[in-house]
Amino acid sequence: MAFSDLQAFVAALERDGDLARVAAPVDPDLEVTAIVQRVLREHGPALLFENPTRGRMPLLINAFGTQRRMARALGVQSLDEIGDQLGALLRPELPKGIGGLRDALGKVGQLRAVPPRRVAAAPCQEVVVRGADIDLAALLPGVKSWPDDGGVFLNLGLTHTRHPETGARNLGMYRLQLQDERTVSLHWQIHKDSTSHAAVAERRGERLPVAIAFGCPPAVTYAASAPLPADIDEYLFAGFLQRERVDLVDCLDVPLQVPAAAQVVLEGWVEPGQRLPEGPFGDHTGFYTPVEPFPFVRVGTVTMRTDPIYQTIVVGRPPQEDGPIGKATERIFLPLIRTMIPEIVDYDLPEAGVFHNCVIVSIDKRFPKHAQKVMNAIWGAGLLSLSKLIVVVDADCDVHDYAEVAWRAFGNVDYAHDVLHGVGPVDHLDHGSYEQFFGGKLGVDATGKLPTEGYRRAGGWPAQAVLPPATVEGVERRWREYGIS
Ligand SMILES: [Mn+2]
Repeated sequence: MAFSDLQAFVAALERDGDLARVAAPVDPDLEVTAIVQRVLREHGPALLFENPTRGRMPLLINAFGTQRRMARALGVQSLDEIGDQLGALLRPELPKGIGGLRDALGKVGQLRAVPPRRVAAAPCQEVVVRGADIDLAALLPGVKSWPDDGGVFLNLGLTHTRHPETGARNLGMYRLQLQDERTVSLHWQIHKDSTSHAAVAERRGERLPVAIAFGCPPAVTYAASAPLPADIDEYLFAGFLQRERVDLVDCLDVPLQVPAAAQVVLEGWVEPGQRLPEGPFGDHTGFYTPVEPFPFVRVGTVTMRTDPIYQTIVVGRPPQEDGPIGKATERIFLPLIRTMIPEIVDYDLPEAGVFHNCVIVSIDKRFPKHAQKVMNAIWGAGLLSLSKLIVVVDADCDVHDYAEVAWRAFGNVDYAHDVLHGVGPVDHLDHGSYEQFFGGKLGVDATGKLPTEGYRRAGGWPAQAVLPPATVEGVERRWREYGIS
């Protein structure tokens, strides 16, 4: 079920008729973006550009660009399957709070015996380039996505670090700008795990080893993007997802491990206190983010396969390829969120809300101001805490049906009573907040209201006007009899 490497995934997509090879030379500056925009909007195939005009390897993009392909990447028919499996593992004893979530994920690891496995030899080290022989601009078909981007960005790289004191590893996906032939900026946003590793290294006055892997097995690439709690090992999670241990190999020149099946690996060091201007970059909000100083890695060693494929992604105004990736996270994390906030029935992060601008959540409402309790819980839960707008609806509302959600959110609200307004942390990339990193939050309680929370109108909250199911079924039966449909 698991794909042993990116080549196996590409072959599977090709067998499915879900991959298009592009032999024509295509410029990674803007042209790749233009083609991907068009194909993605038509729910078209993954694209393998065999002759990009930059770099010495083919460029794979839009590989995760539909929910069907994202499910395929994770070896399931539908993304809900993974959440259901995780939910089944967690159900016997519902843990409470963040600590409980950690325990629960730890249990998943024990139950499935999916820790990574260390191997001695690896395809990703078939070719080794060191020092002055390294020229990343010539080697990699890095993409310049948008006209005012500050340069070429190496999107979809898997960044490996270790906590300098505890040794705990982190795998994350961060924006990577190519600064020169051997230097890569690390867009370590304020809320991310690698950022805290770098902060500890700086406090100790030490340099931090970094390894960046491109083109890993798809479950590993997905796991790098997932918003796991800081002390959950992404490789344990990837092993659970692909139902097989991930093979890791020791890097040649830094004390880290990377997936043996990776296509290309950059090894290097981040010097304490050093920064370079990074950006601008047209990010997944659809807007350019400004130039800011960020740490960078000086690459000392490049290892790769003899036949590498460079997998990347373009982000920008939705819809984009990160939409299906985000949808996978939404589905997979539902049972985990329910361990912390059990009254949640379902939730939806609309792609147009770029994951942190809007959460729609349905709840099994049982007591006065229950919706407000859930809003506050979401604003306290991991990276969901960055959510700006929360719309709470009753359990019988399909949160994925935006027309139904709008009908309830527009109609079920008395704005003198049903909105909760506060201030809290917002995403590093948020441009709407008047200050960087924090801003206003709004919760909209679109549930039916109880007399006990102050709704005292005669007859109470009105019932929805709906037909009895027997009438609907009877009409449909006769409809079929007369052959009208
Ligand atoms: Mn992490």
